[in-house]
Amino acid sequence: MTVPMIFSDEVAAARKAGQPIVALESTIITHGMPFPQNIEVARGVEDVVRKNGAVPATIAVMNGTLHIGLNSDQLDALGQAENVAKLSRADMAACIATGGTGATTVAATMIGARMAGISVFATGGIGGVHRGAEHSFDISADLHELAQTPVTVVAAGAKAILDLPKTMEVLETLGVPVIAFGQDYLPAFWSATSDIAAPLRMDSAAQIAAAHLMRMQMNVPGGQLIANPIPQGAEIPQNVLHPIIEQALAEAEAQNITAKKVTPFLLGRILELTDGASLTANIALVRNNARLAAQIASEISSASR
Ligand code: PSU
Repeated sequence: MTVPMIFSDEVAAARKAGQPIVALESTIITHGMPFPQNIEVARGVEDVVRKNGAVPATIAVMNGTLHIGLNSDQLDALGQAENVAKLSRADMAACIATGGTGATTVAATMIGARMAGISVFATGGIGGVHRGAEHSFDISADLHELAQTPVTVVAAGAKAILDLPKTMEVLETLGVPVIAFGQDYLPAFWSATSDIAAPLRMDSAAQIAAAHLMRMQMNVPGGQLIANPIPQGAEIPQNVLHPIIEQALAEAEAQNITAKKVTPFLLGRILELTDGASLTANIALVRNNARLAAQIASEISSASR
């Protein structure tokens, strides 16, 4: 039995030619941003990857097939589809086996990328330890995936709706390298910095590529998390966001929102409470991550030749 997996024409050609490829997730399209900006952003992010010398591979499960790279019609369909499943490590195989359709989270996109031989993946922010996890036990499967699957993930840190210190503790326990790009402190998604010192710092795509290849060479399982700060002009300062995040969290609790619904609910409420500013910032940081991911993929590709 083989996994039904299809490469887009663009990705198939890139594989043949040995060009660098960057994986992109699809949950950000279906659950992270509203229509129609979600589709515009997805296309824009793919273009950023191309302009920076790599080929984009947006990953999703459609009608029981794992797609590595979506064509324009498929992207449109996914961006408008309703009630799409949000797939993680636990449910991805079941979705494929039963002919389902689902968007891939960070964890599921890493699995797809590994199967397709793609080393680098760009997203907005990874999932992590939710606030109140000492009661709810809500910890994203993204963290465990980073510990197991050899993909370098470029994100603007963990989303600031999470408990960042606890997220860092879990990543440390799991042995995931967390590398801040170009600064000593970790970024906090919509804000360029936080007061949490970064465990590692690197200043070039070449260093990040070398660390990725060394980990593979040493046969240490797992990937790397690159924490790439949002461009300064695009950030929302922490003091502005803090009360808004608190309000959104209180509403989620009052309405008993749990499990997979928490992150999309919070992102949606923060979008409303910031009058759209959080979405503008989210778009800027994803594009910035796509740029760095393309550079890392290019470095890995030239170093592996
Ligand atoms: N980055 C964004 N917006 C998103 C996500 C990432 O800018 O919506 C998605 C990713 O797919 C990530 C998921 O895996 O949010 C985390 O969900 P949870 O907290 O339920 O694990």
